[in-house]
Amino acid sequence: MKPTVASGITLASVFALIVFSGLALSRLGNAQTDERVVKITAHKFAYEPSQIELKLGEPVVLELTSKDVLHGFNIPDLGLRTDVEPGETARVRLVPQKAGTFEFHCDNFCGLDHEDMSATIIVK
Ligand SMILES: [Cu+2]
Repeated sequence: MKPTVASGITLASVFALIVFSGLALSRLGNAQTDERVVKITAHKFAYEPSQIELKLGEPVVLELTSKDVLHGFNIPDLGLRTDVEPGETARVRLVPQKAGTFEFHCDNFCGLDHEDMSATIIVK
């Protein structure tokens, strides 16, 4: 009887460990292995790359970093936005649902040519 109980507990612990480490990983918000990651760098007063091509229905994680000051990332057409702070990686997960060209722009004032800071996402 005892060995059975003991191994039952061990299995339960191992199971719990797997479940909780899985939760911890998803909490970090890191890209899953099946998701495409697109890195975008923001700096005064542009994004690199300035044109990003995505596939309709393909899950993607946009990883945004800033080379200088606080910028923003805003795609009004898709209802997505995030701050892009220097020294941090902002992640935006999306699954493109419609084809077309979508402009995104900086929505945190970052200097003289802030108004011109934009780029495009093309969904095919
Ligand atoms: Cu900016």
